[in-house]
Amino acid sequence: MGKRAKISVIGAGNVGASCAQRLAEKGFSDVIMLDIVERLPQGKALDIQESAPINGFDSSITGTNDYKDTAGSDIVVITSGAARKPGMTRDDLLKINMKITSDVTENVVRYSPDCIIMIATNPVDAMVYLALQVNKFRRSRVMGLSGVLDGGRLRTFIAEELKVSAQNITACVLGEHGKSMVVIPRLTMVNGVPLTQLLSKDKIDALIARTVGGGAEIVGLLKTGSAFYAPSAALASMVEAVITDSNRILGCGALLDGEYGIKDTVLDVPVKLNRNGIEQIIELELNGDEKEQLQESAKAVQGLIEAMKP
Ligand code: LAC
Repeated sequence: MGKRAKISVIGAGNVGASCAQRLAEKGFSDVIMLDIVERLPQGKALDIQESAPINGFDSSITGTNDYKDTAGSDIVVITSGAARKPGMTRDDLLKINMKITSDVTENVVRYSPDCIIMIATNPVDAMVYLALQVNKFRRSRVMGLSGVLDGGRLRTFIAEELKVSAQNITACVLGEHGKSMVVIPRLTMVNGVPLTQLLSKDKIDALIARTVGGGAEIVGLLKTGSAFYAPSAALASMVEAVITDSNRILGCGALLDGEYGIKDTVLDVPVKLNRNGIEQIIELELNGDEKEQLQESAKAVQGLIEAMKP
């Protein structure tokens, strides 16, 4: 009999705990949830475990404060770090979260040298870059949460506008998970029809603006933290794509090495995911204006990478 995959989620805050819950409910893995706060991950894990007989899943979920318990994980999802408060940008979190991300990555790699790492901690593109520096993993094994989430927001807004199922919509969102995010309307499709044929430019621009500000919109409403239901759903779908060896193409933050004419920078691009992690970076054919926008986005992330240097 095979054994279930082992997924560790670092951080038992809103994103971490929702992600652990979604993964447990999917049933294909056993889940370890780690936090530095004592008793918190144990309490949340026990609560989720007690939902198993009700919701009908067999995954085990364990809370811990000890990285030893994460040993031999197939995938580690990193959610630790400070979240935004109203008025803050993701970039304001850089200095606080870089120390946390590098410590967490070191601990993760000590016990799971062969894992695939997925990062949600913001500013996420810079944090993926940093983790790759710390763990020296191949770039296929470290990715960031971005396109699935931002695409999910755009799909939601388009679905509302056109009154069609969001499931019929595929979104093309590239670049930074931040202000310089690049949405490509002509490659955003409603059942195969480009968005540009369905909505006016003004309408599309408004939907793009709402998508770029999507995280901030939630922060503004919640006041005490940032989004977690959609982010955790995005993370769980990335985990599932890898663990089920699906070859699904999803938008994730990946280190570029010449793709799109960009090097040594992490940006959201469509990637093919399977048990190897990022099996392939998909290079879309962009026009001049789109390429320029992506270059601008690369510059924004490079600025953050520069700012992390001692
Ligand atoms: C957001 C955070 C996860 O976009 O960056 O809500």
